Amino acid sequence: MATQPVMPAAPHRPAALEAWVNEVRALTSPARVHWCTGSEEEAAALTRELAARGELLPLNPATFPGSYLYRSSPNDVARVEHVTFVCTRSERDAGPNNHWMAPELARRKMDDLFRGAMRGRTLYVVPYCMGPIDSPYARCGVEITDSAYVVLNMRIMTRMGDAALARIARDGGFVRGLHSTGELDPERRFIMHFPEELAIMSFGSGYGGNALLGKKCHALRIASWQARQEGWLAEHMLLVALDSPTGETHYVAAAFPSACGKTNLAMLIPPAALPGWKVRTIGDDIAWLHPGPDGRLYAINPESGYFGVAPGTSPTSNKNAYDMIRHDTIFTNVALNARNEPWWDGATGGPPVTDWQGRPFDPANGPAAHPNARFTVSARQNPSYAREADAPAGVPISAIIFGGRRRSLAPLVYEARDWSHGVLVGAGVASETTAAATGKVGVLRRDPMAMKPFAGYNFGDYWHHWLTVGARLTRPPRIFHVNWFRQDAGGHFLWPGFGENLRVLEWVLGRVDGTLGARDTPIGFMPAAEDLDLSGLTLDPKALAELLSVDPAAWREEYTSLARDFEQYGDRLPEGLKAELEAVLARLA
Ligand code: GTP
Ligand code: SPV
Ligand code: MN
Repeated sequence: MATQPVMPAAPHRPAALEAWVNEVRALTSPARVHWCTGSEEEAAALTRELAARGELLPLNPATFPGSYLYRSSPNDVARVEHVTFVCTRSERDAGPNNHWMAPELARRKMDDLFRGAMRGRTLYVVPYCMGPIDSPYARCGVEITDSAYVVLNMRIMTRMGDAALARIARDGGFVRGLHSTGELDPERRFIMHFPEELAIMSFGSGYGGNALLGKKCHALRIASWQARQEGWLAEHMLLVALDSPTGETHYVAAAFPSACGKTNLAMLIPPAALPGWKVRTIGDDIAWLHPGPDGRLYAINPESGYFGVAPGTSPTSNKNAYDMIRHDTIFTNVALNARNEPWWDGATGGPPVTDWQGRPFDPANGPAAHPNARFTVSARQNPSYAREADAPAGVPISAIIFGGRRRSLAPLVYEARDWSHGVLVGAGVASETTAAATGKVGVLRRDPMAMKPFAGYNFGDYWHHWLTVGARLTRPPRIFHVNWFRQDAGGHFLWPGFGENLRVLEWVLGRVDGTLGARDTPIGFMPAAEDLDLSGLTLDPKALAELLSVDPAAWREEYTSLARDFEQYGDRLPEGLKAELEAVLARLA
C-alpha cells in the first residue's frame, strides 16, 4: 500500500516576526498576506499568476524552456545611487561616500510613502538566508514585498522559504527589509538603510539591486556594517576555485565594479593553449570573508543564484553562462527575436524584432536590449558550479584581486607589496561608470574596493577595518590589481580578455606559490613579458609593452589626486593608509 507523503510542518513563526508583519500590514493595508514557503508549487503558481497578468512573457518553450521575459518600467532599469541613503544617527558614520538622512526623518518619509501602498495587492513575507543554511557565517533576513517578480527572483538568488524561517526561529535576529514597487514614480523612489536597526526600506522601484533586498542592501550595505562590528568583511567580490594542471586548488576573490567582469571571470573557460586548468564558480558578485582559526581568510558566497548582465554574453565570451541561461531563467529587459527568443548583443539566433520596451525594433530608438538587461538564474544551472559553494566553513583565500575599467593608466596586472599596501591599491580603484546604475556611462570615478555604491559606512572607518582584519591574519591573501579594459588610441581593447584572463590568474597563483617572477616598480610588482604564459596568443608586441608599462609621471598625478580625494575623510582616514600613500609617492619621485 502506498504511504501518504508526510508534509513537513510549517516552521514556527517567531513572535518578533509576526509582530513586524502585523505592523507593516496595518501601515500598508494589503488585500492579503502570503508567507512564502519557497516550494516549487508556490513558484509555479506565482509564475502562472504573473503570466496571466502579462507581466511575465513565456519565451520559446522549445529553445528556452521554463524561461520568461520581464519588462521593467522604462524609468526603472538600474540601481539609483542618488536616492540611496545610509541613515545612521551620526552623519559622519555614513561618511562622505554615502548619501545620508537622519533616521527619524527617513523613517517618517518612508512611512508616509508606505501608508496604504499595498491596497489591493498581496503582501508577501519572504524569509531568506544569505549563505549555506547551516553555515555559522550565514545571516538571515525577511523581505516584505508587494512584487511577485521580486519573490521569484529572491527564490533564485537566496535560500528562501521554510528552511530560512526555521533558521530565523533558531537565530532570533533577522534583517528587516520592507519593499513596495509603489507607483514606480522616480520622484517617489528611495532606498533607505538603517544599519543601527538592521533595517532596509525601499520604495518605488522593482528593479534588481533596488528591490531584491537580500543582495546589495542586505549582503553589502547592512552586512558591511555588521562585519565591522564583528571582525569580518562583506565585499563586492566574485569567488572562484582554480584547479591547476598539477592538481592543486587555490581560491581567489576578485572585486570589480558593477558590469566590469565579475560574472565572466567567475565562469571563465580556460583557453586551449592552457590545458589542465579548471575554473569553478563559487560566487559571481558578493563574498563574506572571515579570519579563520588558522590565520587564513575564509570566504562564503551569501547568494545562491546570479543576477547577471545579459549583453555581451555569447558562446565565445562566456559559454558557461550562455548554456546556463537556456532554461528556467528570468530575463529582464532583453529584446526578442522572431522566434520569441531573448536577444542581446552577443546572443545567437535571429536578429531582434521587438525591443526591450516591447516596441517593434527600430535602431532610431536606441539599442534593442537595454545595456543593463539581466538574467536571473540558479547557480545550480552553472556548468562550472563549485561544490564548495555549499561548504559551511567557506574556502581559504589565496589571493584578492581588485580591478577597474580603465582605458588608460592601469596596467594589465600588478601585485601589492603586502596587505596594507594592498589596502591602498584597493582604496585607489577607479573605474568608468556603466549602465548598472543610472547616470552617465563611461565617466571615470573613484570606486574603492568596487564598494563605492555599497559600503554601509564611512570609507575612512572601512579602510581602517581592512587594515585591522589584515593584522589578524598570519597567512593573509596576496593582493593584486588588474585591468582588462585598457584601450589603444583607436578605442580597441589591448587585451583579449575573457578566457585569456586565465594567463593573468596563472601569474597571480605563481606569485602566491613563489614560482613566478616579477619586477619591482613604484606601484608594485609586475610581470615581465616572459613571466606570463602567452603561448598560442597573438598579441601585438607594442600592445603587450603598453599593457605592462608604468608611466611614473601619470602615476604621480594619480596618487596626488587620490591624496586629495582622501582629504574628505579627515581624521577617519587611517594613518596606515596615509603612510602607504606617502611611500608610493616617494617611490614615484
Ligand atoms: P555586476 O553584475 O553589475 O556586478 O557585473 P559584473 O562585474 O559581474 O560584470 P560582467 O561579468 O557581467 O561583465 C559586464 C560586461 O563586461 C559584459 O558586457 C561583459 O561581456 C564585459 N566583460 C567581462 N569581462 C571582460 C573582459 O575580460 N574583457 C572585455 N573587453 N569585456 C569584458
Ligand atoms: C551591480 O550593479 O553591481 C549588480 C546588479 O550586481 S544589482 O543587483 O542591480 O546591484
Ligand atoms: Mn554587482
